[in-house]
Amino acid sequence: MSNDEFPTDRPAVVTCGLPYANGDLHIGHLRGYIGADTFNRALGTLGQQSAYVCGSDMHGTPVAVNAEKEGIDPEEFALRWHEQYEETFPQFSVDFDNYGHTHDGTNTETTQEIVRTLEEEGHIYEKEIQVAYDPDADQYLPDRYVEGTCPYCGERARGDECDEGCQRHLEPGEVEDPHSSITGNVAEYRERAHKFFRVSEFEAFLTDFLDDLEGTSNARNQPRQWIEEGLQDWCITRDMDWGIDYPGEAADDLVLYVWVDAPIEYISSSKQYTDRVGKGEYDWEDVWRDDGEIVHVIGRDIIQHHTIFWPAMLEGAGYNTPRAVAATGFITINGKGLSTSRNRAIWAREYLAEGFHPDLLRYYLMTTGGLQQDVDFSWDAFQEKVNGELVGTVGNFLYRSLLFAYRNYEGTPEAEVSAEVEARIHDAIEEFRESVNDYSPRGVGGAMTRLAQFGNEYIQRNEPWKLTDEKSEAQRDSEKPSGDEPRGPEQAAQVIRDCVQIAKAVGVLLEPIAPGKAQALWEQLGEDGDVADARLEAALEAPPRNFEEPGELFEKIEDDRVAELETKLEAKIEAAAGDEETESDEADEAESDDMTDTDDLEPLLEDRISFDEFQELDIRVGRIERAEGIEGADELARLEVDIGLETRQVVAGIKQLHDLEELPGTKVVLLANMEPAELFGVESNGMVLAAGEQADLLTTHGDADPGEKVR
Ligand code: B3M
Ligand code: ZN
Repeated sequence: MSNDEFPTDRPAVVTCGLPYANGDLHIGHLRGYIGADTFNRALGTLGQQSAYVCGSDMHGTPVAVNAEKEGIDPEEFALRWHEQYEETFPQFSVDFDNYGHTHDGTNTETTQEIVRTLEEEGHIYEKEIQVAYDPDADQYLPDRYVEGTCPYCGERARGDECDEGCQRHLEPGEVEDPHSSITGNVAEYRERAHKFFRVSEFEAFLTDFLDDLEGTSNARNQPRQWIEEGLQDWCITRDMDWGIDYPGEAADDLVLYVWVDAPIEYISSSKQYTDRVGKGEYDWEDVWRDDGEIVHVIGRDIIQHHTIFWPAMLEGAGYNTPRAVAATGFITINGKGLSTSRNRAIWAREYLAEGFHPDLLRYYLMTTGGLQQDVDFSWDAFQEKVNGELVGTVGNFLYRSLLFAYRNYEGTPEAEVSAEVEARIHDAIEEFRESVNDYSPRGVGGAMTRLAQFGNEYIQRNEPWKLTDEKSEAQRDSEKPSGDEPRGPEQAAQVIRDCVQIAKAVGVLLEPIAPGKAQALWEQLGEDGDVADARLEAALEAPPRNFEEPGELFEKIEDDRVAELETKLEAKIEAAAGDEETESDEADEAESDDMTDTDDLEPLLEDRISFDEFQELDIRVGRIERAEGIEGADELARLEVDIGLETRQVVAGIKQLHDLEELPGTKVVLLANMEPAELFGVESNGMVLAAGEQADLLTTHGDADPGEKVR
């Protein structure tokens, strides 16, 4: 791997955490798969050779426990879900180059080969350990078969993961107060011999690895802390039937822990892709054995597996190691943790059944927050995003310019693109390229939306409708600003030529996030072929001379539709609350966000203030320009906030609560006439408003510009 800027001359692989084949896909899953898909498509736009591979995670207790509940064989159960995922992903334009599963021949073989190599290289040893056992169920209790308390943070935890608390991986025997999840019995312990991977030996390697690792900052910082606390060796076998057998005779009653064979599917899936297209087109060995670029997109609950165990395994077995791990935040629904058991979720199939285009959700999920932030979904916010940005900015620009072009010129007018517009498109291309290199799908989307916004301003400013030949020369002369060139049909053609070029550039930049809509735009422009094959350079190449009458690309979502969707969502959550037989929660739920009990809320103030008193507060919309920690202050950050009329320096107690790198560009609400104060020697000139203990920053959801007053 390298840290060279993308595109490099080595092939890349983009992966996304494998979905456990144990239940329906929801918006929380989709965020990751769409994120990785967007990144992979954007790499393609840059001209980087890349493949996007994934597969279903078939093994382990997440599958076994659920199959057992349905009384069916885990293989049959997992295959059923696998087939459903294979159908669902393409419906969201999640375009895997290969989608396999961990139980297939390729992965079984690759896994056993890697484990054998690790053993040969002396990285594996056997040790007697105490394993939880349920005498009534007469079985061992690996992983999700046991529940208890996390020894690190005290939250309720599963046998192998602190899924509701600190997200740490837990080793067998570590969970405190263990109970069987089958019978509720207190677990007994029995001594068993298990295999261990010497992770502790990789400390120096991992420290260096993290120094070079790209992606999101949480994927570097959390593991650094774990390394500081001391690495433990990792138990890689389980007392189960379902899984990949530990290779060799001696241990034939053990299967490999699911977290051994699951990431190996990234390699296996790449191999299958090479088998299909041939080494000439894509060689998995260049990527995994040599020095290709490996990029993992994952949920933030599985950072440890991808930044400690996995790179150590790869290194130990002589493979290439990841260049980047980008860990996404969770999805909340109407401000509360997504919960499958409470049906507080938007299911993939449910979204499609509502008849919305997948690209709307793709755009919402990719541009609402930075990759590592939690993103809230509500139908309200979805409507605002779609109506404001996709309909109001992007769709509006495209439709008005292309319709004008069609009506007056039957397509692209014969004129040169102006220097101003060419420079602006260059800037957008640069912003796109930087965003890909920053692993920021939000930046990718922003580059496109801001260009469309410029397009709107440009057409508005130049008013081509006043320049076509319907008007008399005298009329135009009387309107033209003095000192300017004469303005007439030629200038109109020029302006529209510019707009058509901006539209084409928007198409190229839109494709990674909204491939279906971008293709429709491509066709409106009379372009042949697939916009997905277009490179960044195409944004500056002339579109075909003629095109047909364009249609509107995006459609407004009406208020009554949103009200209906919100009611439906509330009703299904209520129905689930009434249903006693709720299912167990999923690993990727942000349940802890849902803990705000009304008892914890401060009581409402009795004293009322007048409107005039409220008017004394000068509250403005701002945009964070810079954010950095203040040295020596654990909690304080120095922000530079653009409030339209000026830029304010503000000190805020958010250093620990937000990823400062992600903040620039975020709109905030700022109390501008707060008395200045000095904190740690830094002047604070205003106050950024935030809610709750996590300092949830207040923002605006429409297009209010910095400086606008909050009333
Ligand atoms: N199957 C799902 C999860 O824990 C798990 C990911 C495997 S990635 C190699 O999010
Ligand atoms: Zn914990």
